[in-house]
This record gives sequence, C-alpha cells and structure tokens, in this order.
Amino acid sequence: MAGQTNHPLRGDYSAIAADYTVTQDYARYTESEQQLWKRLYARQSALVPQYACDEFVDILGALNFGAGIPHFDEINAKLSSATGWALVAVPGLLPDDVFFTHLANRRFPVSVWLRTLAEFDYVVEPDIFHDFFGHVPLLFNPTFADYLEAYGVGGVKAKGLNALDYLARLYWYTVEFGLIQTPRGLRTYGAGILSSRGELPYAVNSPKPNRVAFDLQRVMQSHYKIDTFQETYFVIESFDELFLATAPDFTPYYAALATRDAIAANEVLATDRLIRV
Ligand code: HBI
Ligand code: FE
Repeated sequence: MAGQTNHPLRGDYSAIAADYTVTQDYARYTESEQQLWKRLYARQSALVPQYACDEFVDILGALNFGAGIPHFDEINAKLSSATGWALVAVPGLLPDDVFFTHLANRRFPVSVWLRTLAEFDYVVEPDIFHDFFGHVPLLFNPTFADYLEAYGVGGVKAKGLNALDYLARLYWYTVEFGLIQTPRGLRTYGAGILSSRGELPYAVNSPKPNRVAFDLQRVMQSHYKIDTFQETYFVIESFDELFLATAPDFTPYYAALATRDAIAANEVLATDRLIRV
C-alpha cells in the first residue's frame, strides 16, 4: 500500500535500519494507550467467535494478549517454535519491495504506533492493533504461514515483472479481506475484517456484497476500494486451497492478465460462482 498513498506517512521513519525495522521501545506507550488497547481488544475479541474462522479464534484465545499492548519479544518466543515466523517492529507502511522481502523471509512487519481514541472505529494506515489483532494469530497456522511466505517470494519476483498491482489485489482479497467456508458456515480470516467492528458482521452476514468463489486470476484482475466496506469478497474452501493456488510460478498468469481489462470492485461476471448467505 505504500506505493498507493499520496499523503505523508503517519509513522516516525527517522530511526529505521536498512530493512526499515525499528525497536519497539515499549516504555513509550502511555497509560491511556494501554487503556485504549484493552478497549479495542475487548470489543473485537467478544465479536470474533461469531465471525472468524476457528483457527483464528482458537489461537487468539491461547495468546491472550488483551491485558495491554503486547511485547513483540514475548510473542516471538511462541511464534518461532510454532511456525518459524517472527514479528519485526516497523514505523508503518513499507515500500512494497521491503515488505515483500520481510514476508519472503518469514518476518511479519508490525507497526509500533497505536491509533488515537478518535480513530477507535477506523484508521487508514495499519497500526499496532490492526497488525497484531488482525494478522498475528494466523501466523501460528502452518498452512497460512506457508502461504504468506510464498506470497512474499512471489512479490519479490513480481517487482521485476511489473506485476505488483496483481499481487496487491491478491493480498487485499485474501490476507486482508478473505472469507472461508467452514462447517459452521461462512467465516473470515482477513485481517482488515477481523480488526474492524463494522465490517465483521457486514462481510460475513450482509446480503449486500458479492461473495465469489476464489479464483486466482479473477482476484488478480479485480480492483478494490480502500475507503469503504468491500463490494466483493472472495471465498476459499481451505487454507490448503489458497496455498496450492499460489504455489505455481505466476509469470504466465501475468502475461495472460496483461491482455485483459481489470474488473470493477462491484462487478459480477457470468463465470463467477456466487456464494449466498
Ligand atoms: N507495509 N507495514 C506494511 N504493511 C502492509 O500491509 C503493507 C506494507 N507495504 C506494502 C503493502 N502492504 C502492500 O503493497 C501489499 O499490497 C503487499
Ligand atoms: Fe493488514
């Protein structure tokens, strides 16, 4: 997303290392930020059991990071033994190539700053609450963790092929706004939904948005909106499906996609398999 923002970035980039990482500097969080974290966590963790996939809910419960802003070190001790991933502290949005290189090496960038109280319901750039609550639990799931690494590897490659837009759409419609079929019905695994009070019930239950069975090239062809609830969600059957679909080299897909028009965010194609709620 760093490539798509035209406003100045929110974070403090003055002390970054070459790979854009910073130290978390835990002492800088104020008491009111700790209170805000607890409120954000309490609200969102009460909602997710109805809307999130079991993999997410189970790990969230086990991690239990609602008592205060989490220490990256403590989560990393657990995460490294679970899937070999590590969280790295960053000031905020990163240039695409830097972001992809971290993912390709099983490092997940997490913003160090927390939104303000005025942004309780919505913040444009990813803050520590979005990154932690939305993304960290599924880094403990081995299949999802492998998918995210493969995504990063694909991203590094895509840069040289002028295909970053396609990859950004894939990230958006899976990692951020993906839905998944489960024995208990439709659920979400997307961090943008999981960290949003309003979009959780909308994405999972509202009759308004389109829900289309996941198809890799369809997703990579589809525009998205960053400032409204999504008009279309893509539904996977399992994390295995996601990992397998993204296992092949994308180079031939990019060649095919380059010959086609992009699909509008609200458009439904005759070839789409629609999922009703
Ligand atoms: N940087 N910190 C951070 N978090 C993101 O989610 C992120 C980013 N930089 C680029 C980026 N996302 C997008 O290009 C994705 O489409 C990959
Ligand atoms: Fe995110």
